[in-house]
Amino acid sequence: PKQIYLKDYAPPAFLISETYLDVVLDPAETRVKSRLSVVPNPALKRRATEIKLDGELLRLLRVCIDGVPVDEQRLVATDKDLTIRDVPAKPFTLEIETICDPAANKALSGLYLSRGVYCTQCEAEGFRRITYYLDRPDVLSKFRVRIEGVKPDTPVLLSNGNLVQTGDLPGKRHFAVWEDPFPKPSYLFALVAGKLAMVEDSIMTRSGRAVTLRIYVEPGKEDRCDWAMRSLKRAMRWDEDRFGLEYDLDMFMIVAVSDFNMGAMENKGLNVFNDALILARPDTATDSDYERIEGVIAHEYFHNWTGNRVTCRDWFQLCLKEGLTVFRDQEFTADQRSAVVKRIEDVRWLRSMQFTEDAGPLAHPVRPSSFIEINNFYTRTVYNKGAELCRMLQTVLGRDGFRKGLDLYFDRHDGQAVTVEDFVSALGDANGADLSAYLLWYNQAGTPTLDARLSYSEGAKEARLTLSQTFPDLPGQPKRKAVPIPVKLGLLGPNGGEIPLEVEGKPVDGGLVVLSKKKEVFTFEKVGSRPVLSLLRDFSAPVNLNAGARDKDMLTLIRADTDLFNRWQNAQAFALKHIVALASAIAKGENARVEPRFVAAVGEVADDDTLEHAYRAAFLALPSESDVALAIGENVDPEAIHQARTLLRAAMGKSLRAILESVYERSAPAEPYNPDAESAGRRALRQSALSLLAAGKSRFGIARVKEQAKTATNMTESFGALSILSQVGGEAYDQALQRFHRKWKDEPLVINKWFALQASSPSPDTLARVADLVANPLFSIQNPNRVRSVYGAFAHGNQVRFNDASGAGYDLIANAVIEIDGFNPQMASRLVGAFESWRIFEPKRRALAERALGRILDQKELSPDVFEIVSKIVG
Ligand code: BAL
Ligand code: ZN
Repeated sequence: PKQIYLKDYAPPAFLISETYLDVVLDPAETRVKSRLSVVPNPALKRRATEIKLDGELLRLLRVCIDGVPVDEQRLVATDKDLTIRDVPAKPFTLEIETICDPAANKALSGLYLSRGVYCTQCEAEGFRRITYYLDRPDVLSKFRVRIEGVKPDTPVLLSNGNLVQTGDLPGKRHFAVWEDPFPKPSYLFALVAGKLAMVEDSIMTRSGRAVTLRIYVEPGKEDRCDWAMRSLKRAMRWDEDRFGLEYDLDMFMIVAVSDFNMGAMENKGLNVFNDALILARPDTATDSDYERIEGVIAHEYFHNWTGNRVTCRDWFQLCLKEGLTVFRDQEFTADQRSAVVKRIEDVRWLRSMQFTEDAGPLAHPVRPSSFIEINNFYTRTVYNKGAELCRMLQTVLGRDGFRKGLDLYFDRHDGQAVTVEDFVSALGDANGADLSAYLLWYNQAGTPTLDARLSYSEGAKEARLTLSQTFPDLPGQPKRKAVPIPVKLGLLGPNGGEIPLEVEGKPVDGGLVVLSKKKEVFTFEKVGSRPVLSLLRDFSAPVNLNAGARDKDMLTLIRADTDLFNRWQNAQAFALKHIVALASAIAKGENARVEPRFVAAVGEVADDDTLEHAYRAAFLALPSESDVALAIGENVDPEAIHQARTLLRAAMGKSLRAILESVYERSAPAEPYNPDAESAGRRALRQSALSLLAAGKSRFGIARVKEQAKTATNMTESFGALSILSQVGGEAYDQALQRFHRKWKDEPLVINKWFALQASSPSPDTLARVADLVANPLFSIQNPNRVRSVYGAFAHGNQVRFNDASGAGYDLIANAVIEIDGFNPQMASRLVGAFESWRIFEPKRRALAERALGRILDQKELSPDVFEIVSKIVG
């Protein structure tokens, strides 16, 4: 397969000012007639004499230019494109007629059928599976779309923009015509048709546009759309208030489908969603589901400006829309819920998922410089590190400065396809700042390590902070340059009070210093006594922090930092260091002793009713087993890590028994169930308390869990109890699993949880259980949500069993990857990414993983998607 390079970008030889599509739906033979107004690109001096259109899996029937059929000699079709020779040197009309087969499309890219509903997924390069086209984001066109279908099968016919015409046709057929006034790239095209129920609401934008809001779902699921609709309305209002951005069409539609590779897709005016991210009812969805729905609804809606109105010049610029939009949805959730808890959730995820990617064989810059398959670059780095870079720029410019920068970005670039440089320039120009050094963050892979050393001079009353940065060695990555690192910090006095920061006689604004070289010293004046350093508050830059702090100081920070985020950050750092030490002792057969001061400090936070419940719950969650593995970094023994973490949890459950029981009793949320942040936080804290109590074998805890598993009336508590029982095991667990299955077997989204829980169990029988699960009649390997809930949960969320010493976990996933790659390469390549950390394990496991990966590479018909990932992982 061919590598594509950013440096080879060339503007398109032709533009398409208008696109008319006439789509006649049929399961196996959908006929698409396109009429394209093609214009030679006026920005280019040389006129091209041929046009090359992208197209895959299409049956070509006819091509006409300016109404005249093009004869065969002028056409060259391959399995990837169609070249038409001797095209006019002036604007011309190109008509193409093709056939595609939605029923056979199991890759879920292009036009496909999902449980009888026609739907499309065109990002990144799916449109070329619908018709021949210049399928690239810098070709923006105005679309008019006519859809025709059999009325009883497809009573609902949807596309982007405004509905301009409908009508009945002979033979129980009908049609609809949609027109989108905004020029857009083909990846934002969408078409949906089928038997769908609809829930409608409306909103008035702040300038007075009445917008109809519609959510389309499978009939019978209308009662599960309320939260999604409320979230949408809140997101629309928030974007007006925070960024001054208003919706621009008279209708905004969302469709939920059950077979979808991604979470959702931001097609102009017609978002298509994985139904797991729309449907919610208290008895079927957990608090986390509610929060995710709120966040993803907002994310897709926010794309209307960051992505749709201003789009990417090429796919290397993907972070331009994704990083920025993730940042925007994070800010939205922070405002809707608790800012500090949201920041903790995001940092926890970033450290565990993105840092792992950035430290392994799949590391790439936020803006990659080459790829084989763009679908492989919808990554944690592009999305989440990309979001961190936006956050860092906001930290440097301040909220108002960042807003001014975005205003200028939209003023300059509305309706254009642009680059990361355009974005950074707009932010800088609006603030009279040169931000070009921050481009390094976009262009270099790897997580920098920030080293910090604080020394104190009693005589001079000065605290000297030496900050320096290094990059890890990464195979295939060039030597990296120092990046600007904004560091938010504080100095705490002997009583935990904040010492005002002063450098060279001036106060340090917002406690922010920027390390702009490899090494720098910051001297803080008028510091009365030896301070404790609170560093990288808010996680002001995505770095590995090496502060070399003493245990005593860390415990002080856990108890008394005025910055809540940093109390948590220090508790995590302490826990991580501690579990690493415990695992090392266990591996060597030495005595593993739990640190009582740490347990006591965490207990105090859990018990503190002045703090939010959700915050206390976050505090009780230890770093994951894979976080510990990443911290160890080599010769990892996953069994020892599992035992170490289990040991610490059990000790916490035992020592904190009285506190946890009391916290459980006094944190009950008000009835009836409400998914709001306050009630969800109470449930989360009770869940954490119960889970630790069960780990400590508390009779109180186990009795409550069993009771809750039987009587809970909402999914959060019902599934929460089942999850805790899975740690306890035994008959109570098996019975609860069966009850859960009986009750929910006809609810696919709930049954996904049942699958995922069993696949993520560290119990040694999980390998056998997974084999049973995929043989279960409720399992379908063609449904991405099911694959994620079994194979995904196992490979990505069960470190100890995926890396089982037998190698059976590797074989299981390798076999699944090979099978899935035969029909859905995107899904297969996501799954195989679970092998990314194979080199950090001990030699026997490494050898087994390498063998499994080799077996995948040996397949004759490997997709470019899987080839790219596996060949990088193997190195
Ligand atoms: N653009 C793909 C789905 C998303 O990130 O919104
Ligand atoms: Zn997105």
